This record gives sequence, C-alpha cells and structure tokens, in this order.
Amino acid sequence: GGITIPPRFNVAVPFIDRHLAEGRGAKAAIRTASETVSYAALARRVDATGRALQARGLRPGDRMLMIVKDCPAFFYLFWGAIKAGIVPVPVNTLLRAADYAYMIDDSGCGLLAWSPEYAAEVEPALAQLGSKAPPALKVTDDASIGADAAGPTLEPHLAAPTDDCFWLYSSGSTGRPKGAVHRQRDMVVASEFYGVRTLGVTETDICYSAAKLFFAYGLGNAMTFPLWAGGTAVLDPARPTPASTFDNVETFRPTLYFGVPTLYAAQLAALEARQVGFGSVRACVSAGEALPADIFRRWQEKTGTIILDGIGSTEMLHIFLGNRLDDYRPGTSGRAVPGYTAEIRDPDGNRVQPGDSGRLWMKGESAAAYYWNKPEKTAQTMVGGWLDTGDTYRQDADGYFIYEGRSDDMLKVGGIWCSPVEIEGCLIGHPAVLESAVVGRADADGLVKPQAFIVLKPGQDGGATLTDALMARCKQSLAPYKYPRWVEYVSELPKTATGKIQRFKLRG
Ligand code: 3UK
Repeated sequence: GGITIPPRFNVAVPFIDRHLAEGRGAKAAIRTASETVSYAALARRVDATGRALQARGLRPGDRMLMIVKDCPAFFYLFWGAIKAGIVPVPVNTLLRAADYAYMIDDSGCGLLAWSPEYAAEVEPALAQLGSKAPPALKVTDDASIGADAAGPTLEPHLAAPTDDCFWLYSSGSTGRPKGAVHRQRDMVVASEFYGVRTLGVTETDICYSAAKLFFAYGLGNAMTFPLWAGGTAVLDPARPTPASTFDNVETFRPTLYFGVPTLYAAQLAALEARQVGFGSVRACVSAGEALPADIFRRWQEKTGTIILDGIGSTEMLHIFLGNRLDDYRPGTSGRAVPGYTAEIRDPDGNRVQPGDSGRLWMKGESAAAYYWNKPEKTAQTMVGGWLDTGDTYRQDADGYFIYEGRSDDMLKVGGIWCSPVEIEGCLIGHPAVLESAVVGRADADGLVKPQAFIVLKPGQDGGATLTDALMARCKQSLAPYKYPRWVEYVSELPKTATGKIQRFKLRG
C-alpha cells in the first residue's frame, strides 16, 4: 500500500527525533574510523547545528550549499538545515572552481558550508564571485558548525509534504547542471519503497556505500535508508579504492554494500590478489550505470554475494527499477520498485509493443518538483506527473527491464537501433578486457558503425590477435551488424565523477 504523511510535518522528525522516542538513543547511528555517533548525540548535534544556522541569519527557504566530505558533520548540517526549514544543497566534491561558482550563483545560496580539503577549488570560486560570494562556513570540526553548544532543542519548522526541502544538482551529459528541487516527502518515499520494501532494510542493518553522500545514490544508501530504519551508517571520507572498500568491509562488517559498476570491476581485479571476508554482507547493490551480467557472475563466484542492479536518478532521488533478493535477473535492471510506474514510449509518446525499445518514462512520489531557474527543462522533462528518464529500455519476455543506453548514446546501425551497452557487455566478458565503451563512428561510406574503446587488464596486450578475437566474440554472440568495426586500446575511459562513462567524449 501507500504511505501516509501528515499534512504538516518536518521530515527531520521521523528521520532523527523519532529514534529517541523509540528507545534507540544509545544505538550507533554513524560509524567512522575515529568515532561512533549515537542517535541521541546525532539528534543533539542536528539541533545545535540548526540553531547555529539560524544564528547566522538563515531563514526558512534559504539555501545552504554544501561541499562537504562524507563525515558526521554532513548529517548535522543537512538535517539541522531541514529541521530549521533551510534548504540544503549538497554538491559533488570532485568539481572545479568554475562549477562551484556557477552553482553558488545559480542557487542564490545564503551560506556555503565546505570542508577545507576542497580549498583549492572553493577559494577561487568565492574569489571569482567577488561581492556576490555568500558567507562561507569552513567545516573543520563539530565546534565550527556550532554543534558543541549545549542548548535548547530546535523547534521543527513545519511544512507540507510537497513543500521544497533540499536540492541536488543533476549533471547531464550536455548543458549546465540543473538544480533538482526535492520535496519534504521524497526521502520518506525513497527510503520506504526502495530501502524497506525492496532491500528490506531494518534497524539491524549496517549500510556502507562506496558512492559518496553528495550523489543521490550515496545519500540514500548511507544516510536516509539507515536513518529511516534505525540502522547504522558507515562513513569514510576517502575516495573509494578496491583496497579501502575491502578494508572497510572487514572493519565495519556491513550488512549492505553499495557500489558502482566501475568499482566492482576494479574490485574483481583486486580480488585476484586478496581474499576479503564478505560474510557480513547480505546484499550488494549497484547503480549509476548498467552492471554487466559477467561482473555479476564473477562477483558471486568470488564473494558468494549477489549484486542487485537498479537504476535511479537525481530527479527521482533513488532507485525506481531494481532487482530484489527474491527476484533478480543478471544483466537487467529488474522490475519497477513498489510505488513506481514505468512506461516505455515511442517517439510519438505512445507505449511501445511488448519487447520493443523506447524511452523510459517514470511516475513516482519521490520525483523532484522542478528544476530551479529552468522552466523549459522542467517542462520537457516533467510532464503530467511523469518523468522523462532520457534512457532507452526494453522489457524481456518475463518483464525484466533491459537497459540499452542513454537515448542520445544509441546508435543506428544499418537502420537498426543498436545499444552500446549490449556490445560493451559482450566485450567485457573476454578475459583480457577490464572495461569498454562503445560509440558510433562513421565509416568510409558515412554510415555509423560501432567502435570500441578497451581498457585491458594489467599484463594484457592489445594487438591484432586480440582485436580479431574480440570482433569474433561479438559476431558470434550478438546480431551480426553489432560487432565493433574498430577496436582501440586506451589506458582509461572518460567518466563523470559518479563513474558514468562519457561516451560523447569518445565520439570522433
Ligand atoms: C543512468 C543507470 C543503467 C541512467 C542514481 C541510483 O545514477 C543515479 O543518478 P544520476 O542522476 O544518473 C541517472 C542516470 O544514470 N543509470 C543509473 N543507474 C543505472 N543506467 N543501469 C543502472 N543501474 O542513464 C540514469 O538516467 O547521476 C542511481 C540512485 C540514485 C541516483 N541518483
């Protein structure tokens, strides 16, 4: 069934304060390498931070941009703001000064909270903005955000479930980032429908996400899901590597692990040389881009755990099509998550015939209300309660959703739509291949054919023999027109900060 949200509420109450009323005060809400934060301490620090933000002059509706690493203060700032009616806007910490200057300006934020680690990009951004720069708050420790102040509790600012609550910037493959404005109810909806009803998150879960909190995927994985269920979040500020993620799995014994395909591939390579105890992990989750079936298979072989692939987006907040422990098919995005409705449409907006490809539109109550300052983008993407994902999908005979690429990455080869992801999946199955990206390239006749860029595993040679073998492999297992006519060996693929291959950068 649905979920009931009171007509006036503040979402910090069910995510933070409720746990005290339910007797979880002494329980660990957050664990890091150096500290454990109980639910009682979390609630206190959220209140103190909210009061500190009010004391700096922030009022309900004002935005606070956050360039903050994964650490407990991220939680205090995010929830302290929300409890006071202030709108937090966590942004990608891997961006450059020009990106930050744009987001500070676009959001019109009244405060910038930032971790000193990012000074090399944040300081020039502020300098570039000159007199338009907002006040900045350097997040060095709890005291810097006022969280050491013992004081009265913070009165929650009441709002309607559909009122603005927080934003996330969505970085499409083209154009400037867009601020997706999320509502009070959105975290409740995503946590309940994906967290609880799909993954079965409970208060016994320990959630560890290699994907960072600034990414909507990480924000759900390592903050909203455990807080919604009364579980524990594990935070590590470092950039994830196979070694650091393995260390964290062994130290914190998470029950749920969240990664992205690129990292799973790198971890698999590292598992050749290291044994890692995944015994605590009841499920691994993958999102951000499609997880090739071959990675699923090898991961299961090596670790004994399965990876649940699911597709989510910044606009929908979290995963809306996903595999489940009790219903999964490798190489697919699974089925619609409860509470969400999917439609695959043709270019005229009609539903395609079963089995045909088309553009995926989604409906669900966690969808962003609009893009800030971008009425045209809003009107194109959010239509009649539906969200255009910009992704091409088809359903197999059993109804599992199969990802075929960003709508703008799809190739027409010989007049037939051809999915780069499908070809990449075949190439990745070859033992010499670590990663691949396929794009369209015009042949001598000006006709588009697939071209493959390949990153090899260490010690492998990219010569003519391997190229022939890769082409033969594709010819054998894919429709004949789909084999790559050119194979190029490269040391790495262009990726976004969240690990998505930027195929547009490879197009000639
Ligand atoms: C692509 C996938 C195939 C797809 C996200 C989980 O990735 C997230 O959000 P973004 O806004 O990007 C959205 C786009 O990424 N994508 C994501 N997951 C998959 N493609 N299979 C997948 N499993 O193009 C989508 O439109 O960065 C992921 C939860 C929250 C998120 N925001």
